Amino acid sequence: MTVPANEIVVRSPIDGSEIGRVPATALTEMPQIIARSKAAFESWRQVPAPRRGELVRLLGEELRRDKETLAALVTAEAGKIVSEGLGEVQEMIDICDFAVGLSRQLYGLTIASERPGHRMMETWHPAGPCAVISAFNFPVAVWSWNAALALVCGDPVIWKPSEKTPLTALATMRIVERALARFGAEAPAGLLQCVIGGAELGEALVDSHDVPVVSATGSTRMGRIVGPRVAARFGRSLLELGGNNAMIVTPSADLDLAVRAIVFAAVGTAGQRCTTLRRLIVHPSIRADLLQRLRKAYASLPIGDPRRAGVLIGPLIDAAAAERMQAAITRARGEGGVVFGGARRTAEVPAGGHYVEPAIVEMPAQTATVREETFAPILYVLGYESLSEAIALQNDVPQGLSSCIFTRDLREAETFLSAAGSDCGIANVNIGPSGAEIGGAFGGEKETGGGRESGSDSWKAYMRRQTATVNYSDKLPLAQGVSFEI
Ligand code: UN1
Repeated sequence: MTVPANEIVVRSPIDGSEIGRVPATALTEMPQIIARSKAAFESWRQVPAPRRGELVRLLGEELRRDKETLAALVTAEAGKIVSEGLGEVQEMIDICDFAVGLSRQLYGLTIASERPGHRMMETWHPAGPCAVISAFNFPVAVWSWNAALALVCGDPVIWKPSEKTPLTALATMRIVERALARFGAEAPAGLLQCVIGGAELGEALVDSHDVPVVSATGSTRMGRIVGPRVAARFGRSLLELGGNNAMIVTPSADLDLAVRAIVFAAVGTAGQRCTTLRRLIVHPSIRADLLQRLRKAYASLPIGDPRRAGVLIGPLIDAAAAERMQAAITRARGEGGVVFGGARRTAEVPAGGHYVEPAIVEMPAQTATVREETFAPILYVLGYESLSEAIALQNDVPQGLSSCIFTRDLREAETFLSAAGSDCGIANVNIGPSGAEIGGAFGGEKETGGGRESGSDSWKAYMRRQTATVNYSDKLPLAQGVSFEI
């Protein structure tokens, strides 16, 4: 059957079956969509922030009501196992709760003025329409980290989800509509919009002077395009790009904990998190023991239909992802890698999906392939002698998202967290690199893009800072003691 040009066919990665068709947004509609967002900003920025928080509170309530349904759709469309689908929606609920509290805490500073009879202060004002470009692997949570904060900060949001996951986005928008209906007329039309389609829609947002904030999650390749284009018009971009996350396992590590953390972080979400564990840097004194335990755990991992109870590894998103995994393994082998696992799985998995066995690849060195992010469950193993060597290896990749160390030695742990330690945005001790809580700022350095989303003071990216000085005296003293008598 031929598909009209303006329709996107959505296939489930579970078995390749068609699960929906959605109309694509025409590029010609973008100016109007952006104009609607701009108009919404005019009124939304004047709604008191705690009242804006009420909308986010209602959104959190509606998400709670539909948690199972939306999670099931995440499983169908992104291929996540049931527990991870539920976890993704929980992450949305958590950020809503966080943002509600935040709506009463958009604090600025008061600053001691050097002039008598003067007061200085810093006020945070809404920035304006905010674009959220999200990826397939967290098809709804990443939007919520941005949208919940942007809303309480006074910014309308235009969301461009991945072309691979439009259904979860549209379902989320239905939930949004319910929250908006309960909230009432103070929420302007166009406050929360969603556009469905390819890169050209994202480009329209990236290039628009009316969209001061662009938050984009995806590959470093995508970020290299988005970052400079937003900067060229002096907009603000918030980039969440690739990761190449490592774990250092030291001689004193609790290996039982380490094995569990490694398996979850390396194979969870079929290796398709930006926080997935991709490099294991192990001390030789424990290497044989750790690898033996890991191989044993890997050998019995249930792979298959992510809807089935007990399954831990669902499908890769599509055929191209599976091909990229095989190509990376072949390259690693050519660079001296010794490969365990990594084969395609066809038995006892739904036909039409792309299922793989996770791979452990022992490498002689941190080669070109190891330094690249391949979005699949490949864990490269490297060795080290001294902690400084391990930290240097961990940092010697272009990406800087997440990192961790397993140790019971306080000196090692603190050195890893110190200024001379991990260069990543996230650094953990005795916890894997993935599965961050929303309360902290999420993001990373170097080719990861430098953006921070979610908790802590990430909200500041969605606002503009204004420094105000008030003179309540009857004199006009100048700063720096400058004299200018007329
Ligand atoms: C992503 O993969 O884009 O820390 C986000 C984690 C999740 C978010 C991952 N909370 O693994």
